[in-house]
Amino acid sequence: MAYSYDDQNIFARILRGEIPNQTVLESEHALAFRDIHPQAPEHVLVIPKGPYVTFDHFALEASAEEIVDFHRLAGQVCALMGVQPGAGGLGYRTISNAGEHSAQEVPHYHVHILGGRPLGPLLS
Ligand code: DGP
Repeated sequence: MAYSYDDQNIFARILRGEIPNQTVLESEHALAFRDIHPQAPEHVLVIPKGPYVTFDHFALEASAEEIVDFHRLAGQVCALMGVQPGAGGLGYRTISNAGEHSAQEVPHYHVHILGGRPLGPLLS
């Protein structure tokens, strides 16, 4: 599957510094920032800096270094939020929308991390 990446998407523009963001953490290959329309008291988006459109695109085509760096940063966001169940927190949810059927709005791979309130069952 060949993906074409739209470098005018809003997260590409955030990465280029053309649009401001509330950065939470940053690493060599990833950026974490607050969602502009938070759905929970804590709602952070984690994005790779490379031009990937979806989870599968990233998982199949990013380097091992990018993949590790991205997940390490996402884990650090959870720690910063204080939501880790293994460390006394009350938990969180990760979501990544991909494509039309999941209503992906921004065509740059991102993981939502939501926490700070009971989130209920995902599937109902
Ligand atoms: P998704 O449907 O998974 O593609 O969600 C995209 C999310 O991106 C949505 O929760 C709102 C957020 N978002 C859209 N534009 C901006 C922006 O300019 N800044 C920030 N921080 N978040 C944005």
